[in-house]
Amino acid sequence: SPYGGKSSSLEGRPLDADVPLPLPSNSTSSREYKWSDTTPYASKKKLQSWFQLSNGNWELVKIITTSGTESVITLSDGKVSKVKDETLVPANPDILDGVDDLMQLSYLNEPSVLYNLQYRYNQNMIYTKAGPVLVAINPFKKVPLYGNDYIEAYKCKAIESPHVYAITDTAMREMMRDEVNQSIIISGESGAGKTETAKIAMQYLATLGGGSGIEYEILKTNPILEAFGNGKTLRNDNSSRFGKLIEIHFSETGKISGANIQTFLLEKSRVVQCNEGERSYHIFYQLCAGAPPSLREKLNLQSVDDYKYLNQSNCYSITGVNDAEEFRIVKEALDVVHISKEDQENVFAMLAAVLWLGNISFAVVDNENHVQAVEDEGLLSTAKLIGCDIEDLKLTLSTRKMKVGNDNIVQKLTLTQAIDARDALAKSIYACLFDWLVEQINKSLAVGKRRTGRSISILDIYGFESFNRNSFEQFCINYANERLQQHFNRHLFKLEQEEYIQDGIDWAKVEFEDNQGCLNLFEKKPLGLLSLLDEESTFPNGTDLTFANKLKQHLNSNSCFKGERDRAFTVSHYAGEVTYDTTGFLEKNRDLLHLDSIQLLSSSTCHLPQIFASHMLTQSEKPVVGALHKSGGADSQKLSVATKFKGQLFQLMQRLEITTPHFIRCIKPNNLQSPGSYEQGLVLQQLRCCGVLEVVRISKSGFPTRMSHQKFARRYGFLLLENVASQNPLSVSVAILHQFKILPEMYQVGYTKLFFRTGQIGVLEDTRNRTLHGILCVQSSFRGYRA
Ligand code: AD9
Ligand code: MG
Repeated sequence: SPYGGKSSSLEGRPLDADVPLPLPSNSTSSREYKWSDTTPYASKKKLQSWFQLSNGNWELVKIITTSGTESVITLSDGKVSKVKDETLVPANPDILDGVDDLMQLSYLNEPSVLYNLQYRYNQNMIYTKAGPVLVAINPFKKVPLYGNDYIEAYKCKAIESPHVYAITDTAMREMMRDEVNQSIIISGESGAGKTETAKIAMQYLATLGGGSGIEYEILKTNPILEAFGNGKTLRNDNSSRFGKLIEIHFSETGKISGANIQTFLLEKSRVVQCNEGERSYHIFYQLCAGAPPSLREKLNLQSVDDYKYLNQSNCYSITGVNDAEEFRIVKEALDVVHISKEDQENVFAMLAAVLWLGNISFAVVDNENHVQAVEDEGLLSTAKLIGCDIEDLKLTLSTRKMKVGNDNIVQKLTLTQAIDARDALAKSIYACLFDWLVEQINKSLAVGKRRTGRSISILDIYGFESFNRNSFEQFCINYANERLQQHFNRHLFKLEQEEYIQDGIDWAKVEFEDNQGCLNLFEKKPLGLLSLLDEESTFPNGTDLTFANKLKQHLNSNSCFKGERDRAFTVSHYAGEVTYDTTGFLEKNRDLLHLDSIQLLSSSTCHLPQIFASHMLTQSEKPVVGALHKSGGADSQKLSVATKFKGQLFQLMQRLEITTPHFIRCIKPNNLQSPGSYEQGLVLQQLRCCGVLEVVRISKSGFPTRMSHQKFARRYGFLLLENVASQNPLSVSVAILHQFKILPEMYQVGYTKLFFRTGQIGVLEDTRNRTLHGILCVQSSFRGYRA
């Protein structure tokens, strides 16, 4: 096995007496004590230690002598140095190198964790447990850990090393055993490996739950959604620009019966604009590279650099990716999810329409700077592809119908307004196309039967983002991450401790970083970021600047908020401070498409534009929860983007609340997307952000396994030598604990439940399985005898 790391058997092994287990103290805050090990550092002389170099990296040093407050150390290059004791951090004994669960580390400090992860990473052991959480470090290369042999090995538990397969297997087992829905929540920065991890989990589920053929369809949704929803960014050549929750349903026998996909907040702006060195959505390049001649002719397809929307960023290809080949794969996948050839062609026509829209130019027609769309190839091709009248298209892009009092008037547009109208149309068509595709996929994967307690949801959502310039997209993404972080916190810290306290067991409380304050900053009504944004978006005279000023006026007393110069403001997120530039906030939040454009689409002779138009109209007819838009002459009423997103998030949280969560934290070891480079600082910052280290500490000092007395008595009672049928579950439980000589420090007896330290229940389960297996063998041989 490539997993050469120390196995879990180390756990419970008596360690060197010099290396006491650090326990949490309840007197210091989590941030403080997290890394300052309060362990008495008695026999330093024998120990190795971590010493922080000037570049911030940690180096393993040997302590030669120590005198009160100072020690003499040897560095790895042989140099001898005298340093203050507080610059040294204890290192773990060599036998703990590369343990597969950070919980097994005796010294749980930052350098030790970093070193352990790096030690494993260097040997392609990219997965490590941090208590209940799986940490996955992106290898940026093919690692030999996947495929059927591995799946088989994890399925029959021949390998126990941490792996996405293992955590997925646990989810599957718990789902079947408890009939409780499960979720696998994957988080991490852009490029950390979330999407790959989600696919690996899906692959495992498809193999275990396969048989009906639907698993094949489920896997084929990946290339489709990636083609339409991913693009090359500076951080990741295949960056997901939407969030995704896929809920996979299972039958009573554990076979996949269907699935459902929900997507969140596609980054629409990428369709019309992207940064130098980035690309728009993959599908555009795939279409241009891979369309066969007949299709090219029908859509009047040119090469990528002929399209303004694609050529502005000076980036057309991705190293190692063949767009034409990808196009073939996507078409095949579309077949698999039952999208007809005809619909596929309609989809491609919409893509071409978007591209041609970008090429439409405008000419000034009067001395008031009003413009009109030029009747060029762009305009003609767009009209043909959308299936609308050329004159109608021209008018839609150059004028706006407005109602003033009882009169209908027509306003001519300036160049900026016309470009905005054109781009808004392109973005809407693309976003509708994306939603439509997801809808078709869901129809094909439809679960059919009512919801059961047997589903596994996999969440692959954009991680926390902090750039030099952060806009509305980062604002929404980071808000989502605050919500998810709270779910993580609640689950792993709060619920854990509340449960201990409720059940009356002895537990020194461990503090954790609560992010409720930041969530309040976003969600409070009427004076929270989202409410104020919506309010300002409804004001005809509201601008990004008035919005920023309003924030400063109302929120300055909030400790998570800081007003900045001009239009900027800073939020203290759980993962760090982010400064947002409000430029474009109001417009992106309103996300208006003028009624003229919707009418243009509904006048189309083609199938998809009509569907899109009716979608847009029904959306605008919905009761307005957030903002009422009367500005800019548009008379459509619809939910603001932020409000809609908040609603989606709440729904998501509700869905997740009723599942047993399994967390995977993806870590990006370097910013170069290259294998073999492990930047300690970068890794550390991500570990801190996602609270992995607190989790380890809690789990290590806590009792992660628990079972009600009833369940425990029922599950293991038959193993008892004496007859206990008449006794209450609590006494039975205690009798079992005694008979199996479980050490008193390994469990706690609560009012309603038993709490165990990690690994203890495994011993009992083994005995139970052995005994049951024995019984089954006897039974089957008995049956054989009768036959
Ligand atoms: V983003 O927030 O969508 O921008 P992700 O989803 O976190 O991001 P992604 O899964 O796309 O990152 O991974 C980025 C790249 O890392 C992939 O394209 C692979 O080249 C590479 N990667 C990630 N995980 C693995 C892996 N387990 N094995 C090999 C991997 N390569
Ligand atoms: Mg992704």
